[in-house]
Amino acid sequence: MTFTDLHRIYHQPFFDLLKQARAVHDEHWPENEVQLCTLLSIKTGGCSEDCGYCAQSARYSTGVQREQLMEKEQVMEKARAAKAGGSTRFCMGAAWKGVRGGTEKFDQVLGIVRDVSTLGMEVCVTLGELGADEARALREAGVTAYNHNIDTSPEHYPNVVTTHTFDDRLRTIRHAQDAGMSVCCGGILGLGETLEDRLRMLEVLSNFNPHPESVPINMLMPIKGTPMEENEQIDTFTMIRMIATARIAMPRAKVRLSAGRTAMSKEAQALCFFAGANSIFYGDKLLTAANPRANEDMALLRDLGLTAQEPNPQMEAPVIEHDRPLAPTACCL
Ligand code: SAM
Ligand code: DTB
Ligand code: SF4
Repeated sequence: MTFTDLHRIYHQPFFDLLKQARAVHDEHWPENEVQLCTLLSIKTGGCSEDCGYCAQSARYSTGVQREQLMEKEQVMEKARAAKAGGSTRFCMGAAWKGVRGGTEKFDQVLGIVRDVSTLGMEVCVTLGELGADEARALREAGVTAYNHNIDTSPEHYPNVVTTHTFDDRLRTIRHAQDAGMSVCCGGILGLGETLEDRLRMLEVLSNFNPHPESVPINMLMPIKGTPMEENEQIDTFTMIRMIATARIAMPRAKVRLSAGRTAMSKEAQALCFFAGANSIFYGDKLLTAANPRANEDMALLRDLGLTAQEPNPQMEAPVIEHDRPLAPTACCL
């Protein structure tokens, strides 16, 4: 979708936008279901990168301590608990710039993925940069989806991170897609970006070929000690409009109402679901920050008549559309 289309869609009167997004949602997702994903930080803190929003960068004093990669058995315990609690996707995050094949830590991660994938949940990992070989190895070990966010527009990205580039992010996404993994890719609102940057981000995402399988829309959780600790809070209408626009631009993608729900009312979250969000992070903790309590989320879903989506661990990655250029590429940048 072009920037002009996205601009027109986003700027409709609020209820017209909601109506359009709901129609797209009902056509593609008629089941009233929400995907429940549980996050676990398997390697916390001490990251070499300088992402200005992140609690885990070694460059900022955020109070998050550097920890070692978790042992497989500990991870399995958390994964079993997530499954027992009703989660259908288990997402493991590591505070690394990236991973390299042949290293002890990568082998350890592959072992963790192999074991977690026996539990019947979808397995997602987010480990930073990947080459083609690492992507294939993760796919073979049982990864369903690779999370790697573009976070904002290509133009604003250098104001947020200087230790890697937007193109580096696109390259990793390409490797993950080439290896046959689904890609989970979205961004954050509240990084000091303009509305144009937000729509540019959706333009880039909607020009991925294939589309991302899931699109997390995070609201910045301002972390004390980071350069973004004082950033202004995003208002909920902006969040709802972005979710609706993402739903219209990527009808088959799961749109995830991601970080920042602790700052949103139940009613605002309900409007996000109405606008096309059909996935959440579920469980009391994100990676290092708080998430709504699991029992409160269950009560909210019940009040709205929504149910948990079944897992699909054998899920095929979305297929390439041959009438569009292969992306992510420089085509739309
Ligand atoms: N190191 C890996 C990477 O950068 O891809 C994986 C972990 S990183 C923490 C995963 C994503 O979490 C980021 O791309 C960002 O979108 C989101 N995130 C991190 N800190 C956040 C915050 N304070 N508020 C909202 N989202 C955040
Ligand atoms: C995503 O888009 N959001 C998640 C997940 N992918 C890895 C992470 C949110 C992190 C929020 C801040 C924290 O917990 O430190
Ligand atoms: Fe945080 Fe990931 Fe950036 Fe490291 S690469 S600072 S973990 S967002």
